[in-house]
This record gives sequence, structure tokens and C-alpha cells, in this order.
Amino acid sequence: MPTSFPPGFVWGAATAAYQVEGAVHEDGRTPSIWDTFCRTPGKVLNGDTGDTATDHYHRRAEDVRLMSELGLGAYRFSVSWPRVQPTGKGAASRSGLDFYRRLVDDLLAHGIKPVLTLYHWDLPQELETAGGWPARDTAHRFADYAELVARALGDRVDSWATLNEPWCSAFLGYAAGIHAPGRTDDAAALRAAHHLNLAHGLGARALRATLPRGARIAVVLNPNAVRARTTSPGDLDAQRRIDALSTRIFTGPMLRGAYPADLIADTAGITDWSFVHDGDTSVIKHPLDWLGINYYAPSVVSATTDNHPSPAPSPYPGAQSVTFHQPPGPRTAMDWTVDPTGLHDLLMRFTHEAPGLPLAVSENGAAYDDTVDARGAVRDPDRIAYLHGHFDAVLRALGDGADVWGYFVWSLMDNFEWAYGYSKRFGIVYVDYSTLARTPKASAGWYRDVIRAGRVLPVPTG
Ligand code: IFM
Repeated sequence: MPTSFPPGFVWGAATAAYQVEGAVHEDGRTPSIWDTFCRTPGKVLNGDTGDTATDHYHRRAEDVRLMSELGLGAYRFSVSWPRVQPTGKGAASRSGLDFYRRLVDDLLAHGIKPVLTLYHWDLPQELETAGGWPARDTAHRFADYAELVARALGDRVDSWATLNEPWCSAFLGYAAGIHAPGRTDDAAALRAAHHLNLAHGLGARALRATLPRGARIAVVLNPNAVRARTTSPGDLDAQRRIDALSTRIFTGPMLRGAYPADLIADTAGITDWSFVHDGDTSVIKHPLDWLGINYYAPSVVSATTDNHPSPAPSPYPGAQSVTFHQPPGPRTAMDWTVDPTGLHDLLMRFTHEAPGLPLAVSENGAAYDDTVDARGAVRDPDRIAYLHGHFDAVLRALGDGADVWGYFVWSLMDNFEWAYGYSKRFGIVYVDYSTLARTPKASAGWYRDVIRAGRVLPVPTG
């Protein structure tokens, strides 16, 4: 295993528009599905909203300075669709785009590479009202939006991702209903997944046609590192089903140009897949320049042995025969098991499944119940240990032949954690939500030192 990261390895941090920007009513921005969802009683913990979030919209310059002090080489952010194209169609909002022009200019002035994601879950509400992701037209609207952003920022951003974690958009949003728009309709969720795939393909095509030569186009997925509890045929079949519903439903058409036959068979009782039109899968299989992998924790599944599946709507349509188990090991504040081997497994999986396709760890990190001590410091040794383990996993994958160009910690700062509101802190920078003051946590200092050294440093003791 190598002891240091290759020269040029990119160290970054990630955020997403709705989680940090705030300013939801400014400069012509219209509501997104998350603005609506947050106002639906009982959907988001404590009734929290992204109205102010971390106020990044107004504190952009300060935040970029902070990134520079941390030695970040790249910043992965998302563009808010309803901010730059209010209502999801038609003309661009100049003031909305200006925010991102200024952000990118600030980043470049500090030597920080901008990595732009077009869609991190904030669909303009008007498009949801018109049918949302289950409607095919939304994919075409996305392609128009992609072109509009590419025209505005293509001269200064060279790394682009179409979608972030389309699995969450489709299945948490339309099947489980625990994310916006909060629908619980399995057939609609499968249609949504296809139209997200199509949006990716059409969007990537629009980017390629609009961006200067040399732009690097990607999609960011959260493939599931799913393991069978035992090697029994039932448990292995449970693993296969969840792998199809969480990962191959996207990588099948994107990397191979076809939906997996077992997925179509498993979901035959829910849909006949007639929403996949001739030619769609070749659009979706648009050549990629890199693939973003978001990883937090593995899953463990078995065949269901009791006859009482959970009454809550599941994010896995047609998988009532599968039970999820908490993997062993320490857990984060999200109750997610800390297990870096899942990251190594995923990096090696895509090294083999997509030979020659460069990979990035586009999100990885952990929430803990951080507090500010009497001296004003935030000591987060568990997060440092988490990052340490995952950096080692990346190094091991590099040694095993994976082509990984960068790593983005989730997140630069504490922010709006979707249905959990502000209760979960993922940042390496602490945000005091009453003053919005930023305080780098101990993990931020450790990360800065790792970036400087280009190798994994020991976890500080004491
Ligand atoms: O906060 C989210 C992010 O928006 C998408 N990936 C997972 C993170 C932690 O839940």
C-alpha cells in the first residue's frame, strides 16, 4: 500500500445549495420542492427550513477565505436550479447566475478548483407541480437548465457533475416519502429513476455541446456497499435485489446502456417499464470523464424470515422480502456504522466495472454531536478517526490500481441535513446557528495538515 497520495491528488470539501445558501427569497429565486417540504408539518425535524441555512449566499467571500486557510484544493458545490432559472424553464436569472460567477471567481482567485454539481435535490416547485421526476418532460427541462448554466460558467469551471445521488431523489423522494416531494408511490419512484437517468444523459449531452473542449463531465452516485448477512442463497438474493435497486438501476444504463434484466423482473409487479422509450438508454450511456462516488457506511441485508415487514413505506420498491441489519462497529450520530472497507470495495468495484474511468470520492464524512468547549474550541476526535480510516481506504485502493483523482469531505461546514434539519453536524467547520459564526473544528486543522503532507497523518492523542 502506498504511504502517500500521488502528486496532484485533489483534496476538497463539498456542500450543496439548499443546505448552505439560505436567501431563499432573494434575487428572484422561486421555491424548490424542499421549500415546500420544509413547510409541510412533520416532515423536517423541529420544523427547520433552509431559509437561512448557513447564510453562505451572503458569507461567500468569508467562506472562500476559510477554504483557502484550510488549504483546500477544490470546492464541490451545487447550483440552485430555482435560483438561476426561476420556475424551471425559460430565461436565466442574471442575479442568480451572478452569485455563482462571483463564487467561482473567488475560488479561482484563491487557487481553489470549482467542481460544480447541477442538481442536488432542489427541483423548482413548479416542475414538481407539473409532474416532477416521474414526468418525462422534467428530463428535458433539466437539459435546458444544464445548457444555461454551462453557457454562464463554462469559461471558468471545468469539472461538472449532472446529478447528485439520483437514488435519493427517486426513492427517498417518491417511494419512502422522507425527502421532498414526499410522495409514496413505488411506480412513480421507478419512473422518476428512469427520468433522472435520462436527465443525466440529456444534460451530459448539452454540457458536451456547450462547454469548451477539455471540460470534464461526471455524475455523482451513492452506490450501496451492500453485503449479505450470510452466504445462504436467500441472503445473497436479498443482496442482489438491493444492489439492483440502489446501484445497478443507475450504473446499468449509464455505464452499459441497459437496465439490468433482474431489476426489470424483480419490479414486474409494479411497472412494465414502458416509460423507457427506444433510444433512451443510448442517450443515458453518454461517455463520462469521471465518476463521483459518495460513501458513508455499508448495508447488511438478509432474506426476511418473519411475515411482518415494516409498515413504513420503503425506499426499495418490491423488496419486501429483504431485511436490513445494523452492521457491527462504532456508529456516527446518524447511527451509521463506521466501516471504511465499504469505500475500498466500491472504488475497486468501479475500477473493474468501468476500466479507465477516473473516480473521485465526491462525498465522505461523518456527523457527530459536536460542542464548543469553554475555550471556544471544537474537539472532534471521532471525526478525525473516521476520516483517517477512509483516507487509508483510498490509499489502499490506489495501491490496488484504482484511478482516484480526488477526495471531498462532507461537509465543509455544518448545514441543513434534510429531514434531520440542523440536528446533525457533518462539518469540519462548526456553525453556531444563532450567530452563524464559523469555527474550524480540530478535524479541519488535521485535514489541513494531511493536505500539506500529502499522506495520512496519525490521529492525534489526548
Ligand atoms: O447531507 C447529505 C448530502 O446532501 C448528500 N449525501 C449525504 C449527505 C449526508 O447525509
